[in-house]
Amino acid sequence: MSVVHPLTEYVRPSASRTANCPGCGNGILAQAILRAFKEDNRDMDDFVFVSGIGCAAWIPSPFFNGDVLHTTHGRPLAFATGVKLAAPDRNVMVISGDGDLLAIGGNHFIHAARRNINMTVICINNSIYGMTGGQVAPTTPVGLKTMTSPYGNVENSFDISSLAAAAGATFVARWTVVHARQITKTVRKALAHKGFSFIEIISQCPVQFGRKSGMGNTTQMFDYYRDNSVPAAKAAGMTPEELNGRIVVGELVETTRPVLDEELEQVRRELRERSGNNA
Ligand SMILES: Cc1ncc(C[n+]2csc(CCOP(=O)(O)OP(=O)(O)O)c2C)c(N)n1
Ligand code: SF4
Ligand SMILES: [Mg+2]
Repeated sequence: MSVVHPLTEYVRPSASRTANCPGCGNGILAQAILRAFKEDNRDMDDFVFVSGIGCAAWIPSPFFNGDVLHTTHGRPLAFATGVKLAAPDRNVMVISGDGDLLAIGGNHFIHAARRNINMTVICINNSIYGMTGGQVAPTTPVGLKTMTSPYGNVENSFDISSLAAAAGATFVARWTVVHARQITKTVRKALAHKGFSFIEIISQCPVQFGRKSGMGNTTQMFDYYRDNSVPAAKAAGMTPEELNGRIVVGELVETTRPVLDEELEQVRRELRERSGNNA
């Protein structure tokens, strides 16, 4: 008897092997996203997936069985913006890493959020540049050792969900890879949301981060995420000292604001009407 994986139809038949190391969190996120498509009965032809460069960028590429653009380092949001404006009927989903989206791509990130363009952006935050050997990143917590900060990171780190909210994202959520079922629910919600939706997923890179930082192997990092996650509602009543080292999880922002692609479409419609060309 042959066993067929329930998500088979969402995976490109020719893509049979993963590029990720054993114990990496990327596969958990991939499955959680595909499960959201299955639960919503989504058609992969309605999607364009966009990623940059890094281990996380290999989550949709080449595995997701839809149109996938694997772009350049730091630039997936620029490509995704172009895709959404040229093809507003497609669901545009960006899946990439913390270094890609928030370091080299940081400026694209804040402006895409500010514009409230209608797309879903999922960032796998493993606190490191995983693919290139474990260099310190803007998301590396203070004090932790990496390949390029062997005495401990002395730079302040970004809270990327707060950054997204401050820049204007209208849906923001954070989970860890321990929260696979919650990720699926949130992806479904983000897809239904009109505007720039951002989901941060805290994930383990046991090879380039856990080993050097002292966070340990996959199970040790999993235990850390499980034991230190605090739901947003509970966190609201905690002091900064109590929240030190904790991960605030849940859906953090949900609001509405004019959406860039719809506003531009309205401008185009008015210009067509003014020129008498209603085609
Ligand atoms: C313009 C440019 N600069 C630098 C690189 C090298 N580079 C490739 S991936 C990467 C880091 C990726 O980190 P992240 O986005 O966090 O992904 P991860 O591998 O951790 O999943 C860097 C610096 C590049 N490919 N292009
Ligand atoms: S280097 Fe880290 S992030 Fe990259 S595949 Fe391996 S475990 Fe995952
Ligand atoms: Mg990373």
